[in-house]
Amino acid sequence: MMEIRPLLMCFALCVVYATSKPTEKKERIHHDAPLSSREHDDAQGFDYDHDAFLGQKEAKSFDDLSPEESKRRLGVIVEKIDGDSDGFVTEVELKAWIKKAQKKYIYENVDRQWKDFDVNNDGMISWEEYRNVTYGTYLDDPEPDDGYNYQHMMARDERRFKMADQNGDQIANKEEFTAFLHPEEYDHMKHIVVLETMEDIDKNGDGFIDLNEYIGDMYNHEDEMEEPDWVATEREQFSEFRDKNKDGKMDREETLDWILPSDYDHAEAEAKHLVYESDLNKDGKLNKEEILNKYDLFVGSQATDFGEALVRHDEF
Ligand SMILES: *[C@@H]1O[C@H](CO)[C@@H](O)[C@H](O)[C@H]1NC(C)=O
Ligand SMILES: [Ca+2]
Ligand SMILES: [Ca+2]
Repeated sequence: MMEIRPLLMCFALCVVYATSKPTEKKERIHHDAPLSSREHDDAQGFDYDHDAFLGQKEAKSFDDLSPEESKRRLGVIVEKIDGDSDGFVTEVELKAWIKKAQKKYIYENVDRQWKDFDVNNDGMISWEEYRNVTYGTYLDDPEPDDGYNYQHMMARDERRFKMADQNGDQIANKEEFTAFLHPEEYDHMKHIVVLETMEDIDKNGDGFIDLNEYIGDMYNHEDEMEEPDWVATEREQFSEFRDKNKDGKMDREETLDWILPSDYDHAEAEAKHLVYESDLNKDGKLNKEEILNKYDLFVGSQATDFGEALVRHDEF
């Protein structure tokens, strides 16, 4: 049996936010991971596009390749992106691919944890496996005296597991387990992220977050201390922006807008951009030839220095 406590505590406490000192603000908002640390300016080069298309680590590995080798590898990638193998890469497929590159660090995190939970090594994680590994000690001794409500935490995990388990067989594959561990990354999990957040904050259990609950969640008031300025600002934020229908409390919709703001979707914008720049015959989708034609936009190679990229850019 593995050491249970640190793991459990991390799932309970660190997944959504890190706990903090009384005067520091607790953050509930989830933002998109950036596609690249570089500026997106195609006049200066395609580094941003390369990072977005391949992920930053992978993008680097193309930098020393000959154009021929870059194109060869890109050809292999194109076949992977073309999920339904109809010979075309659509904007939707491209967006899914870019999202995947964006999520690479999350997948790596899931990979690291995978073997701890896949007890029977069959490449899947059943709810029972997860439960045994995470709550085994509790299940052996259901009345531990350490202040944690394991029954409650387990029920909450099971509910989230079922939500992530899209085909309902109580067994998670890689993608489903990723959705379980990182629900904020998945559209079909947004509902559960909102629900869990509301349950945490809604102390009087009326199904809404009122102003006191909202402030109480981010700020632990201590009598001898004066309220920091940001708390006053948050009170205004609540009334002006969070409580959109002005009934004095936040419902699910309003909570969703708060913790999972539908920011500008970088992956979608980049997919549109790549299609626009490469779609020679203007049919709205890309075939392999069109992509390989613009290989320097998608991946790097030795020849793709600033000047050359511009020259090639002007030919179209
Ligand atoms: C979970 O633990 C119970 C009790 O120890 C055991 O009977 C069961 O086989 C375990 N399930 C899995 C999938 O490991
Ligand atoms: Ca409430
Ligand atoms: Ca409201």
